Amino acid sequence: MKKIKMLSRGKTILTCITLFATVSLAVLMYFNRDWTLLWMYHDKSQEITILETQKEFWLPKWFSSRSQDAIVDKKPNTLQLDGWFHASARLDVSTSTYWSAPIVWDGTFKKSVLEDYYSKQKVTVGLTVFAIGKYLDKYLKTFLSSANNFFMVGHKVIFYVLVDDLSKMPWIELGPLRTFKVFQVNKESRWQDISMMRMKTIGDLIQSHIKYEVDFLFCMDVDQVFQGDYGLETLDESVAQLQAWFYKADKEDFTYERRPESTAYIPLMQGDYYYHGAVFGGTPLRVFNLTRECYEGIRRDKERNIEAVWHDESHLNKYYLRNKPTKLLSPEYCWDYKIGKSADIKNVKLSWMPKEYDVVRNNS
Ligand code: 4GW
Ligand code: MN
Repeated sequence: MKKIKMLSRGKTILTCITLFATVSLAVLMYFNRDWTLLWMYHDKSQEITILETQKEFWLPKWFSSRSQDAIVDKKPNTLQLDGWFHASARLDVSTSTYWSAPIVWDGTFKKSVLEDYYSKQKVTVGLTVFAIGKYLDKYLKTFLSSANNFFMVGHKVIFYVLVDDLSKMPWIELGPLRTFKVFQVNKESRWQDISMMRMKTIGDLIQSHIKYEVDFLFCMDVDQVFQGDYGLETLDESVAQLQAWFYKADKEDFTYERRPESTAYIPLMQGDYYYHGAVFGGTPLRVFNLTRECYEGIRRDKERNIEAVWHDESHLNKYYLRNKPTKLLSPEYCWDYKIGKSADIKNVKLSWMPKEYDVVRNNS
């Protein structure tokens, strides 16, 4: 009888311990949501969190008093960047979002203030670009030579070029402070996958190289050409590009994914802006989070046999709806001359190349 009593008491204690452990784990995971998500996406992703931000893994104080000082800052930054942006310098366009992120238009920024700040706070900026199949022959040379002339002139730049055929890499003489790193990637058989798989590849590349090498990163389409200075005013934690054809459109006309079955779904009356998939950027950590979340959405859609209407761009729009960008770039930073003359557009820094679908889209 005594034995039975002890056994059942043992069981109760065991149940209590299990319950306590489960609840504690749940509480820890809740307070460390960012870490938990990153950990689910990738095994080593915590490294990047520690390096790039001062995000700390939360532990109750009584559990460890040392947990608070175990963080390494990549570049301690004591300088303050003030007075670079003048929202009221352009009254003809909107220069701020409702969550107070600047929308950078020509005339709204003070180049001298930025140059002064970044001469003390030196930065290296990365730029990824994919050129697969016909896009390599047709667009890469123009993109890279124009980037060499106009992208972050006077500052250290690393071009990360991803191609399917290394032997076709064009010869380009780069200016001072710039270099490139070329990577071979497999060519996906469907063009939609060429575009979408960029999200996975960029995330992997941030893990393996980029996080050690740059302070800010941009990711761009190759079918574009730089036309004017694309400079320090574009740098921020999370940077999104307004799509040139939609910057004045009503939100119900945005071409978001409207089917609830897709992870990129945005209901009709929701949304802030229509962002362009051809340009996005930020710190390596922020871009990493973006690419992982978009890729996760793409993967889950594939499992459900659905593909978002504008592929990676639809997922990007969903991501930015949930994670507001800290800076927006006006359509001058990615203009399509096919739109025609517009008084808003004072100074084009990057423009779309003609599509010529008959040449590039017969992509065998
Ligand atoms: C249809 O036949 C294709 S091929 C659609 C995209 C293709 C493609 C895209 C490609 O064959 N090779 C390639 O390198 N890409 C990369 O994906 C390239 O960087 C390109 O700029 C990016 C997005 O494709 P896109 O510029 O054609 O997309 P949109 O029309 O949104 O600008
Ligand atoms: Mn494009």
